[in-house]
Order: sequence, then structure tokens, then C-alpha cells
Amino acid sequence: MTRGATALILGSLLLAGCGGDPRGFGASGAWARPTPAAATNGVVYLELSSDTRDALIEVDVPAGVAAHAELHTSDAAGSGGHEHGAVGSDTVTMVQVTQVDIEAGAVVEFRPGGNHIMLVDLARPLVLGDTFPATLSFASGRTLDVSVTVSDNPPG
Ligand SMILES: [Cu+2]
Repeated sequence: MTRGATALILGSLLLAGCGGDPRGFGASGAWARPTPAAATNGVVYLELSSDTRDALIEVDVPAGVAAHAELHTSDAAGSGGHEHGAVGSDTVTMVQVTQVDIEAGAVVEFRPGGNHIMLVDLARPLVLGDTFPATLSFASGRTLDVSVTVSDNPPG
């Protein structure tokens, strides 16, 4: 093996180790908090990445899970939003958004206190350990099917 090849391999390992490799188009780590019996809304979190600039514009879940799903984010201005009291210990003001942008090669995290997918009019409570499918639609026309796990904490 030549010195040049060795340097190339080392360089690749370093990139991977630092997470410097641009991530491809995908979704990972989808989870939802369990909901109390009386709750009408649920919240889904995940990580999105895209090789090109894109935007998440719609989320669909089966009717057996919820009537529909909305994209929400935290409302820094604190006005015009709704409050989530049942989904966590804290009450946070949130607003609905029409899309969540993803820069090329970037990762966008949906997590408590920030972006989230809101399940509206749950058909039944989300029970710890359950899984359900969701389809993510993007501005580019691409879609992703993910499996959401009901959990108290993010996976991993
Ligand atoms: Cu919300």
C-alpha cells in the first residue's frame, strides 16, 4: 500500500469519526411519547437529513392512529401559539408551520422543546412499546416511510 492510499483511508476514517460526512436523504430515530388515556394529541420526534436542500411539508399517519398530523415548532415570540401541557412535564407554547427546511447535507432534529410532529385527534392512546407507521412528504416530491416507536426517551 502506498503512503498516499494510507493517508486517504485515514482521512476517510477521520471524517466518519467526526460526523463530517454529509448525510444522505433519510429519517431516523422516530419516537413518540406515551399519552394519558384522556389525551387527544400526541407528539412525534425524529431526525431528518437530506443530500440536497429540501423541506418536510406533510406527515401522514393511519386513521387508526390519529385524524391527522401537523408540523409544529416552538414559538419564540410566545404569541399566537397553542400550549402543550399533556405531552411533557413543561408547558411550552408551539405554533403550526407549513414546512420545516433542511439544508443540503444537514441534519434537522425534531426534539422536545423544538420542532415536532403533532398527532391531532388520537384514535387511541399511544402505549409504551407500540409502533406505528408515518409517511413523510417533502417539497422535492420525495417521500419517506418511517416506523415510530412509543417510548419515554429518544432511541439510542
Ligand atoms: Cu404542537
